Amino acid sequence: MNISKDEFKESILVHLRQSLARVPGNATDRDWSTATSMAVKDLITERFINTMAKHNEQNVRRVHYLSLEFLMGRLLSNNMAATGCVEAAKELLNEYGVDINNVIDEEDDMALGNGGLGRLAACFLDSMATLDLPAVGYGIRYEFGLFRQEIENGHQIEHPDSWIKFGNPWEFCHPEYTQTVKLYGCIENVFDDSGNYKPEWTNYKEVQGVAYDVPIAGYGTETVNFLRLWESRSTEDLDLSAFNEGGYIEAVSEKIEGETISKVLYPNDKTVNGKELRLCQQYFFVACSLKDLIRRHFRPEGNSWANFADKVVIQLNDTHPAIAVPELMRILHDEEGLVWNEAWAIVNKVFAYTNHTLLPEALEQWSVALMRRVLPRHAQIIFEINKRHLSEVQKKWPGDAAKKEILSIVQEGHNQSFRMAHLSVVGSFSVNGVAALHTILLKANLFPEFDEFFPGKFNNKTNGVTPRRWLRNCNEELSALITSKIGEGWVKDLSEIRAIEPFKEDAEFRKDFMEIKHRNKVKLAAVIKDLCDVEVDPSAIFDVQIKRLHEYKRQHLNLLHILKLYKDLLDNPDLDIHPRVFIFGAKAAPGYELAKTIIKAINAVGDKVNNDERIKGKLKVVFLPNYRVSLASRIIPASDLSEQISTAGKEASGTGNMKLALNGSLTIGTLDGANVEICEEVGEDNIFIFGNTVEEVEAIQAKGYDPQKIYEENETIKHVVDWIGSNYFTPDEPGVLNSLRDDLIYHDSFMVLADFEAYCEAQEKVDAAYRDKDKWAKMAIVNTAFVDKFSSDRTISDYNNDIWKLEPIG
Ligand code: 26W
Repeated sequence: MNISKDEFKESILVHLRQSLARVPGNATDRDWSTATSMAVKDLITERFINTMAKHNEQNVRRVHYLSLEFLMGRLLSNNMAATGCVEAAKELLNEYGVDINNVIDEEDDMALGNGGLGRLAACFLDSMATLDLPAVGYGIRYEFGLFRQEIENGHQIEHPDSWIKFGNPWEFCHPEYTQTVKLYGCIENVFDDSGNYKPEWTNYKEVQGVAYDVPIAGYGTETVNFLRLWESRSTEDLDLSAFNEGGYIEAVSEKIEGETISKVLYPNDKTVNGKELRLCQQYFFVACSLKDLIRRHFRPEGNSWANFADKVVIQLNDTHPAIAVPELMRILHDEEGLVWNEAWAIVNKVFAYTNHTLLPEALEQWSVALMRRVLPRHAQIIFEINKRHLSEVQKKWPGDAAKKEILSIVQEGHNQSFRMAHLSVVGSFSVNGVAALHTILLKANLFPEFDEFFPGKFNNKTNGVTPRRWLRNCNEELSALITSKIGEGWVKDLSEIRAIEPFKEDAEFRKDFMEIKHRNKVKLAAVIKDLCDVEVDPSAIFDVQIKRLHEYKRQHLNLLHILKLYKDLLDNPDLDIHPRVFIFGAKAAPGYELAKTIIKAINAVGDKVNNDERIKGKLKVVFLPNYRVSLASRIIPASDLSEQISTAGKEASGTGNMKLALNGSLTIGTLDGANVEICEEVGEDNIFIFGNTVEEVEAIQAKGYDPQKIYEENETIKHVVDWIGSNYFTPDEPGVLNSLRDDLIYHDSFMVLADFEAYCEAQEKVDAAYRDKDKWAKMAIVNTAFVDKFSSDRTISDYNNDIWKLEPIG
């Protein structure tokens, strides 16, 4: 803190009184939360001003992280920790009989993201600030973040998430940085006096972007960066001419149209291809951000286009902001008058692209027809980029039409479309995958010709998570134990946490470690009681699968295993298994029917199992509603077992796997994504690996995968799959789970049945290992000690050393 403890405490009271017109006698927990946030924000603001002054004076090189999603979660407890004022806040609140935990719980999650990709962006912002790197995040200030999920009669119901309804104490609105963006219209082919093509964009619509900044405080450093989010507004309050002609309603609805762009986050993390509003969102935030960073570049004297690429690097978080490539070409060529090759040389030095998925349906394509309507000039520019790109291809592989087709940005056919991944690869100087295996598959399967065409462009940056949020702040007791043994250096340099590994031989330490886990489980049990009205025993194994609901993530494999255990127990009520609580948290995309059916199935099985006295409480199945960052911070410290069971080759990385391992949870997982590297770090003896490998999956598919055969030949599988379709679990909604049963028998696109037996065997090993308390404790400690590689500080250092090349500004 750069003010005294007493001054800070006083500041909370001043904000309560002067910003909120409250006194301690009538303040609600929410008031205390807002007042405390404002006082903390004041601390951050001082540093923010200093950081910006330093960056500007030194005319630093900066990275600009463009992302359609930032899943920030709550900010208060992180910001208190970053500025070192937790104790002071606790004291002040205590003096007024207020529990700081209730105050923290009042904050709405900033849920401007779907899942892994958005949360990664948030962890990266934390690491960039903590490592003193000059960085700006750019995104959209959605009025409605990811929907709030309720479970009604076992079904997912979506409600709007109006997180800013009552204001956001963390942001600064900057109307002076408002940008105007054009959409729609047409292009006039105009030539200047020298005969140069000077296209003119006419008949366009305009929309404005207003900047809102959220300061991002580094942990234990003076650096404060910012996340700049754009909110869309219509350009004029009302179209007055329409108003005068009696078109009041039309005038207002035009205004509403302009404001629609930043209304809501698309709740889908697989496909939103073809949705016009989504394309408008992408262009809106990209255009605002580019104009803004160009404005900022030209502010210090002496800067010009000549040194633009020395000062600016832009990281594209997946292809969602890929329209930035033709947009920067348009600015440089059409507006600034650079010749094509000069403009392209700059573009190609500025952009770097991160790929987050291999799933073909998640690779964005925009129909040429739609692009021409919404962004007519960009459509032309992409064609021009492609023409020049293909002429280079022609030079390397003369006359090879097949190569050209594969490498083209344009997908020909009845619905001609732009492949945004190809545009991103061509437009960027670096393309990275997010885990070692993912990058291998990216090069070998998705982009082999590109890898050959652009040798050295592809690289790996294994994901990471911030140890501040995902250990220091979510698991205070474990953090304190670790710090008591090795000091607190690990919070900023996670490699230091390796020093706790020898303590696994210390019986006292093991006891402390596992008692903390137990207390975290007691706390989670209370949350489960509160949210699900189910009693669970904290001495049971807490078996956790928390992530978006997707077939490839295979929550239904987990469910089949639960059904097998249930059946085994009904056959033999004395069966000796350690009691288990299966804990799920997952949102399904609202239009993803099978995913929603899986949620219903989990809840239906839970209802039966939890109330079946015959099994003597040995199994419990709970589905925690509305999984989000703040709920993750409560589940993760209480987990014993981490389910990472995607079909090999499908999960690009995973980051929940890292958070859980860091908190001493053992992984049961396939050799997929970052699980492979977690296994390398903790060692095969400290993880439960099962199932078909990527090569085996490919081999099975090559032969022709036949789930029906497995179903018919394996009695257990047949039993549990038929059970799902039998209405035993859903007597009030007959047939509601049939689609799941049929999918498993006739499609099973993600090979659940092929991995079922191996999974059950691995689960038996888990059961056996858990009974040996000492052994389990040692394994858990090794996990916490040896996953330091998965700190996002390491990831960001790698990005910086290999791609961004920024100077830390201390
Ligand atoms: C076009 C719609 C759409 C939206 C989001 C398609 C794809 C996405 C993302 C790629 C989904 C996502 O979050 N991917 C996850 O990214 C994480 C961070 O790198 C990885 O850890 C996950 O494995 C990957 O699924």
